[in-house]
Amino acid sequence: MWPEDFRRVYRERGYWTGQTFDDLLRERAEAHGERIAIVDGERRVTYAELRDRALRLAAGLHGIGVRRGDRVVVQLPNTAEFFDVVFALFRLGALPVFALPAHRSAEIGYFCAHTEAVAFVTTDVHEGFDHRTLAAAAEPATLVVAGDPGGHAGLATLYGEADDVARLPAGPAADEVAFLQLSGGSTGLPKLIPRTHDDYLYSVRASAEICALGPGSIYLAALPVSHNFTMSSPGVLGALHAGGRVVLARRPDPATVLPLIERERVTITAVVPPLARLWLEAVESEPTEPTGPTGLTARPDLASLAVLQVGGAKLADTVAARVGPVLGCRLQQVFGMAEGLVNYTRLDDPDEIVLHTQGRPISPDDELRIVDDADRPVPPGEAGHLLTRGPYTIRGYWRAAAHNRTAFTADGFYRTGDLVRRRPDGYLVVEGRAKDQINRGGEKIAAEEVEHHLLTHPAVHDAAVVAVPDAYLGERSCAFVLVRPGAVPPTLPALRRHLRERGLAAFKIPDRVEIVDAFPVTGVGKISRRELRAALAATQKG
Ligand code: AMP
Ligand code: DBH
Repeated sequence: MWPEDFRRVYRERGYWTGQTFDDLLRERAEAHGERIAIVDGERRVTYAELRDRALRLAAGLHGIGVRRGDRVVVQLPNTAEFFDVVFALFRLGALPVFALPAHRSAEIGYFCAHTEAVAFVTTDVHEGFDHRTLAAAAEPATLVVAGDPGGHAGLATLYGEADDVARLPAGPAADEVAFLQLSGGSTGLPKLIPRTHDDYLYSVRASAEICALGPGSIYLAALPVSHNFTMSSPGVLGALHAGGRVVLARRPDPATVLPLIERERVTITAVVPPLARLWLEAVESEPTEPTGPTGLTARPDLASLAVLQVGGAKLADTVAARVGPVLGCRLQQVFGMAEGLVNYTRLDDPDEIVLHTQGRPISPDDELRIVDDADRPVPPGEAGHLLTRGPYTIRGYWRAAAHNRTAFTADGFYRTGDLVRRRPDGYLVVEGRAKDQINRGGEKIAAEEVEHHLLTHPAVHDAAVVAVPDAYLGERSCAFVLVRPGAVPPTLPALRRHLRERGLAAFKIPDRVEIVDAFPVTGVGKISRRELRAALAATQKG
């Protein structure tokens, strides 16, 4: 948490206002309760209804023992219930832990155990996976299921009555932790990111302003709502803050999303680079046949779309250049992290900036340092490690004292692990990454986490997971495996099955396996991932 002198400054400068998420929703419901807040398929939820549902659910959750400060792992797809649940927890001061729909028993089990969660709220079946089967992983947390509960506690039965709401205890203060967001991480287990009402709402308000959101804005959530980008940059919370409307897409494919943009007159949405390409290709292919290869029946009318935000991974210049001409909207590049710092190109920036940079920070009080391996500032304009501190960047991960000593500097700067260059105009260009992470089209994979799971295979003596450049996803993952003496080298399908059976999210399962006799090592004897990546690049060229 921030030292007292920083807290004072952040308050004095008006960043931290003392507003909680519950205050925000109450104020919006009082000001314009009849307006539509959320569109989920055929369902339309007004601000007043959302507030009412959240309060009644808060009462119900309180009834099953959820208290201020408790953690509740939430794994819901893009549905209206997601908002009921998180605003209910915000009202109680209980902390949602934002799992992604792609997470499986390995991740859910860890989140529940590490946070000592009192409940795990999930869905019935999504994208062919029965989330109720995660009950065992969630033990001893109470499983609450949205949709068909199948013998577990049903979310729908938990909404209380007005008298229950009246008896609710006081909610949290704005400087308390509001929720735990996930880090893509680079070490063994995913890290949890504690964000307060004060700091997060500042980033939401400022992001909404940068993105010119207002009551007429209609934000389409195509990526998972629980992801930091979709939630806050400016995301669904930015749209609600502005008194606008959130439209939920269950899936981000062009056949789902493009007709939704047309039908709901969406004005802004956010994607990762591979999705941007997929949407561009779908629109460019201009289908004339009913249900062409993309599943579209006609070229959708995207005239309402003013802004397409792209972030989560580096956007290629060639793709950036196609967004405006093909989709007829403004591109905005977003370089952010759940730990805090978010950079945007501004809507009125010239094309040169929008097409070739990853933006500049939200806040005048975002402090950035670009340094060499010894933490010395690099000469202006040169690439170096990005360190940052500011009014909405955490000072430490949740219950991770040992890791925090290396992930943050002594004076509280977060080591992003990104290599960036700052141009004379203050805009950042992401040049690469120094952390052991694979960025698979915006989905982050911590090499060490996957290696740990690979090591549990009986034939694996040692393993190193690295990124392989990929034309479509930017990067895919490759596992280098050293086979135990005398063991039969495992095949890619066998290793993938092993990891799936261990309950690892699908996006973390290596795309490729290379069996090696020895690992290249660095001067101090660590496995040299750099040399492994170079070896892969050489085989790809050959
Ligand atoms: P996380 O810490 O898991 O929230 O992931 C944030 C990381 O995603 C950043 O530190 C970057 O490595 C990467 N990232 C996000 N946006 C961009 C972008 N626009 N360009 C390049 N990398 C990005
Ligand atoms: O990748 C990210 O984590 C990210 C990207 C864009 C993010 O957290 C954000 C914007 O807020």
